[in-house]
Amino acid sequence: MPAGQSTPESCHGTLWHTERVLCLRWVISRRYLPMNNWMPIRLHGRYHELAPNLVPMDYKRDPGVTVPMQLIINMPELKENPFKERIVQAFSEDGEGNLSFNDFVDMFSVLSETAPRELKAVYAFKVYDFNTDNFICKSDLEQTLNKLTKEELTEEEVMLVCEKVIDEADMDADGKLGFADFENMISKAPDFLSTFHIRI
Ligand SMILES: [Ca+2]
Ligand SMILES: [Ca+2]
Repeated sequence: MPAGQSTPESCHGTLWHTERVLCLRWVISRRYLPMNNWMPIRLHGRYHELAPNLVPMDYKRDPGVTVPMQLIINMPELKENPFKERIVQAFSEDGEGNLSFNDFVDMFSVLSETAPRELKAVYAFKVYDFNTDNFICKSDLEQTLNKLTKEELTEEEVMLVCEKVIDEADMDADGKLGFADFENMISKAPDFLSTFHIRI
């Protein structure tokens, strides 16, 4: 719940239980978000706000709800991100972009500034693998570059950059980037991780 928002008296009991359940899960899953300001409750407040009719305040029993992608990509933290749809899909268990509260917390945890670079790389790889074949090929890179550069490069320039990137990062010389190649690429071009930081 956002700071300053008051809680109706009748909700206090339910909220207290919800707080305990959420904090416990938080500790178990060792997330990379700071625990100050009751972060789990704050995030749950944000999640609830997105779809108040769908998301209950009571998490004592796992309610098994998901919030549709369309509502999540309009959050101020994501709205301007050129990869917002791909990011939300990468964290959704169903792959369609519908996020459970757990998926939602995982997303903010991985995107937080304190999450390790290797973890960000795992999700960045998923985001940039547009055709989901577990490789980043030339066409995935083209789409990635077009989004990163807001389509400011000409077609030829994009082609040239893609060829150069694959040339330099493709360690096993199969013409596409597996995860090890990808890690090699982002160590040389950290810009590829630049869209993977947000602050909640
Ligand atoms: Ca691919
Ligand atoms: Ca390769």
